[in-house]
Amino acid sequence: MSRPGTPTRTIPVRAGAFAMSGDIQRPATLTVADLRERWEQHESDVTFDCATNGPQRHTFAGPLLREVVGDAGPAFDPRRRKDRSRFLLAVSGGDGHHTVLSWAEIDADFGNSPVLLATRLDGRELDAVGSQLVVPSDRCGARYISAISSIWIGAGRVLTGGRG
Ligand SMILES: Nc1nc2c(c(=O)[nH]1)N[C@H]1C(S)=C(S)[C@@H](COP(=O)(O)O)O[C@H]1N2
Ligand SMILES: [Mo]
Repeated sequence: MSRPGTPTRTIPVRAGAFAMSGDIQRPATLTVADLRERWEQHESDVTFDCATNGPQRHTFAGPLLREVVGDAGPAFDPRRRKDRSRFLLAVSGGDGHHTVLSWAEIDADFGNSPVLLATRLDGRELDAVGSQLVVPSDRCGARYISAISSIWIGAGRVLTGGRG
């Protein structure tokens, strides 16, 4: 939230947009408008707890994370569950707060968690602020990353026994 002429923090892409990168066929920059126009919107009423602020209740709307990431073409064989189960997602906010999910967590054949990339929060469109990660199955709010600036998708080389 800056006034004109006020220096801002590093804006990696542009306000309200995030970069999708990693082991995917189609790296992209997506705005909240893209998220609203290109994928089906789902609504989610959630309650989460914060260690510092207590419980919060919100209504979010937006596309499913698995549909947005799936359309970027992760470098797995989509027909092989075992191959898909190797993948990780790292989601970062503009302030540096970041978290990870596993692809299996959101995959319909595994955890099937309806994680959203919100375009709307309690009736307010998030275009200027940026998308927010919505993890309805989490009791804690820490993974509800706001002002998303990047999403990385990859197979987590550390888990494959490599030395790199
Ligand atoms: N970008 C970003 N998103 C964030 C955080 C943060 O520090 N930065 N804090 C998380 C935490 S700990 C909680 S509980 C929820 C709600 O925090 P709020 O009450 O400060 O909005 O946002 C989450 N999303
Ligand atoms: Mo929190």
